[in-house]
Amino acid sequence: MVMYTHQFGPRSGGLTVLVADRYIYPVWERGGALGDVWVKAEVEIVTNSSFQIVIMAAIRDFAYGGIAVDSIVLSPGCRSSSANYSLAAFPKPPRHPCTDLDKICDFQPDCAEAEDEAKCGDFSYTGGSSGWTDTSIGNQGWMLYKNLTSQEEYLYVAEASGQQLTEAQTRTPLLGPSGPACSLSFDFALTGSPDHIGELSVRVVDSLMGMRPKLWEFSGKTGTGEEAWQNASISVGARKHRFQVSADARERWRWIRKGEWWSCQAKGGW
Ligand SMILES: [Ca+2]
Repeated sequence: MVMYTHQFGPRSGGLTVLVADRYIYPVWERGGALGDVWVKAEVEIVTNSSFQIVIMAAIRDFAYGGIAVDSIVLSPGCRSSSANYSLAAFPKPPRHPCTDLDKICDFQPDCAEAEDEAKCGDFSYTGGSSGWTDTSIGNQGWMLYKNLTSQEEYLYVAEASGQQLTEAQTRTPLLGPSGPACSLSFDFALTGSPDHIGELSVRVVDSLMGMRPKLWEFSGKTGTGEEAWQNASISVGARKHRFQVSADARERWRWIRKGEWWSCQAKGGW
């Protein structure tokens, strides 16, 4: 299925496509605000029973913006089914967060087993790698590579279905506020074709002031194979307001693997 989505402004929460055959399960999702543009999405549906498509969106409690979907086209092989159909049971909703929303990802454990800090983009937590949301609108996007055997995980840039020639962009959830010792450490690698020079940069997106200047950038190549991985450490510093960390890349960057970590203290910490 191909469709175009408009996810604009602070009111835009997230959009997901689910397939309902015997169960209902998500097959595509895109979070947050992408700007005032229509972005192409390609949704792959693989099932051997008749199915329905469910599109679900969430909006936030803000005055402007919203979510729209247009120009939905199914691939030519799709046929409508005359089978009797009863809607599969909906999956269980996510559990209620164990603490206030502004205490999630504030570098301060508030829940049992620090559950509120576990999906904040820090790969040293089991669910940390799932804390990054791809917000790319162009022909490149960030994906999560996961090898269950070797336990290796990293984010990498791959082709995406958007048509704009923009950078691949991925973001953490809202983090902080942070103390002065807040830093970010990660491994990165570029293993592209010899003619291509890639770029990778990291910046903070402040919840009040918006996009801040680049904190760090790298341009070029890092080598081949295992030796391509290099380490970087960036000072994020004290941030009064909640913020997101954003990673932008051109070309085939692989970035951040297991071992990437935050070292941040809550505001009022050291
Ligand atoms: Ca917390």
